Amino acid sequence: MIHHQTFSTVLMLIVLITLCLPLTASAHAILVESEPKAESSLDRSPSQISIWFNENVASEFKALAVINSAGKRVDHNDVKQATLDRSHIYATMPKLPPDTYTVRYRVMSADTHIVTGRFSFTVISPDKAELRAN
Ligand SMILES: [Cu+2]
Repeated sequence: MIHHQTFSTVLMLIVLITLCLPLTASAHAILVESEPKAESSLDRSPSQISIWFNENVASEFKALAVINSAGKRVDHNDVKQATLDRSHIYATMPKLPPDTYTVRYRVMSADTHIVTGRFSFTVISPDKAELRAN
């Protein structure tokens, strides 16, 4: 009976930690939408790359880079966060020649965890786009 109080406290802590873990794990921001869409083919160069998360992300530590197939960065390095929709970040693009591009992103979730990811899109030449349509 000496340690009854300690035992109750430890038990309470275990219950609290068990209840909290799933909540913490599910609080990461998740990419839910992009423009252009992941793995899409475009017949013209996109003027902007936009991505959306399932929750608002922090204004600090956000990054978005577009890399061509030779590994060269081609975006304007001007990532911004939308003023009204804090789950939306975007960067503007120069005119891109036909190639497959990789978008790499990094944001900080509301729970302060850093989330990174990547997806690709392809710009096909207008000639090829016309051929595909026929
Ligand atoms: Cu997290």
